[in-house]
Amino acid sequence: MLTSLTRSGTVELGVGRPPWTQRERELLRPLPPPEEGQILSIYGASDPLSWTSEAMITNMIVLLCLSALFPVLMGTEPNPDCFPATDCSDVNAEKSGVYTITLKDGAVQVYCDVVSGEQNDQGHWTVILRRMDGEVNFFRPWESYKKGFGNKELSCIEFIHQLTRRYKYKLRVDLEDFQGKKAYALYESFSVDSEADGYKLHVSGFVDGGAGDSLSPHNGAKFSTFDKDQDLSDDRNCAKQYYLGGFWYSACYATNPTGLYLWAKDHDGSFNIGATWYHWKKSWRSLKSITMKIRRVM
Ligand SMILES: [Ca+2]
Repeated sequence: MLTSLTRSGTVELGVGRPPWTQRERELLRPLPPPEEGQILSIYGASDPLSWTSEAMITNMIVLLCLSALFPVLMGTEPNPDCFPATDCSDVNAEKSGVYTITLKDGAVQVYCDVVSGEQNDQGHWTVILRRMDGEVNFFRPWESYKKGFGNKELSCIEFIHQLTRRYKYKLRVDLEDFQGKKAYALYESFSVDSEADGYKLHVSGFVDGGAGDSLSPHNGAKFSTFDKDQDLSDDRNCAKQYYLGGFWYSACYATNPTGLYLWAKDHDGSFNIGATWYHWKKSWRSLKSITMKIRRVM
């Protein structure tokens, strides 16, 4: 669990670091200002030569972490170097694949897309949604989306919130149709609010990679599932009645990556229920793949 110190000096638990031990909690308590001539007393002894090797190592670790947390006390972001991996940027991955990420409630596997190429491509991307085939059922209740399912296909919404509340991210959406044509849309800023705020979506800074912009119409929408209607349609439950997924439905959608997976031969785009991105071809026809991935902005 990632820990940061607030301005008031209390300990706040988040994501990205193993649970603090009682020993660490005691050591992370705000210290009273040392009295003159007693600076060394904060290390437990006035004579450094009397330290045990265990105490020295523990104190060195705590001091390193406290030094990394200093920017937090000053109102800036913490130094991630002090913490375990939080997204694919921290995973020492040389190739794309499934890697383990440390979460608030344990560990989870996510798909890391390692890309070299143009400016809008290169880097270590954390895949948050990967619609590649019809193997995984996305018509799921709120708790499934909150906690995640399918590992490689969807990151839990809470994880996305925890990442994007702490760091700045860009989002890239890659599309492919059943003829093998590809396009993408890039958003320079992407974040998701807390569950208390309905996991509200924030996207901005659209860059067209040929796909057009089907996500900005969802900006400001809360996340909805069939059992939690938070969409912007007063007379409909978008997830339940029509579109059979979980998404930031407005009233109701311009893209629906969690809609039914429909093979091209089975779908002519007339029912608006597939995994779609309307503005690519001004069509509701279901696509072969839709991948949403995020990358930390350094
Ligand atoms: Ca509604």
